[in-house]
Amino acid sequence: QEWRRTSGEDVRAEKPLVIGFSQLGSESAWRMANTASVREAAKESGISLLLENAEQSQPKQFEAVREFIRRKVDVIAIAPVVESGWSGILQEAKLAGIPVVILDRSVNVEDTSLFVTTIGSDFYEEGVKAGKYLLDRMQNQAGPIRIAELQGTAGSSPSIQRGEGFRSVVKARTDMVITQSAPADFTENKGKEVMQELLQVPVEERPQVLFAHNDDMAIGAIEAIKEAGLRPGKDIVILSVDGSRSALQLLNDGELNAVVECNPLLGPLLMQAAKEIMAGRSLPKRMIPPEDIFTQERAEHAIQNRKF
Ligand code: GYE
Repeated sequence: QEWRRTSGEDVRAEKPLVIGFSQLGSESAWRMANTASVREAAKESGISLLLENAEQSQPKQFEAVREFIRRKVDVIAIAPVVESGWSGILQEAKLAGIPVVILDRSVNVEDTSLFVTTIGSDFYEEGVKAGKYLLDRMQNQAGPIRIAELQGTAGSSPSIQRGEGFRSVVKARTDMVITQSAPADFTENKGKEVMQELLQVPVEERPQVLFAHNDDMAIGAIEAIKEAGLRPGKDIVILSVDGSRSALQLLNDGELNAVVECNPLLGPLLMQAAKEIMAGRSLPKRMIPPEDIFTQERAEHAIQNRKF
């Protein structure tokens, strides 16, 4: 009996760490790769993962977090669909004594002690990269240059910050104007649908540039552009963000002009962070994976190394 109890305790001591992860949805190739990365990394590091897909609903994310609190997970990870409205639920996690890691997108809360760290890309910088590419590309082209923008999910940090970063650069030329801007939810279908609408303008108002906040929307838009009898990548210069294989293929085919990299493979960083937290070590408040931009010259080579 003595022996049994001791052995039981040993087993408990080795109990795997449990992470509850509230994933925001499955809207894009990036998101699928992100989910897969978290699943694989958990498996590899022997961490047990509870994953809930919120299908773009913040209330569903709140439910998931409450469920994780009820189940007394060790760490809660959240990929937040929008950036506002998180204080209350983060407070609940704090009261329960469960540390929270924000993954991918960021939250906008006054009290930053409500989460341990944010692991994710610098979206503002991604917008800046797209803008800089465009300025270079258009340096010998006289204005006016009309830009259409397909935004991601309204209120999401990547959409807000990519838009701001892009504008901060493009404003250097007063004859370069964002004449059209509309959200298309980061999905291919919406990208196509909204682009069709944006092309319903007189020829002299048509955009010469499209900045899509992700690849999926750019891919949908490319279809709409072709159906309108225009040549994507030529009649309309197209920029997007992420760097999925399909986008890099279109880049290589000349239908996309530049793709800013955004790295979805955050699983290993999340598992590492969870272990550090449980070991009582402190973490930097922000962890950003290094990222680049893909151009047509580099597309062929890049495709081979791209994981999603
Ligand atoms: O760019 C987009 C996805 O939050 C960085 O969300 C992520 C974005 C990504 O749907 O494709």
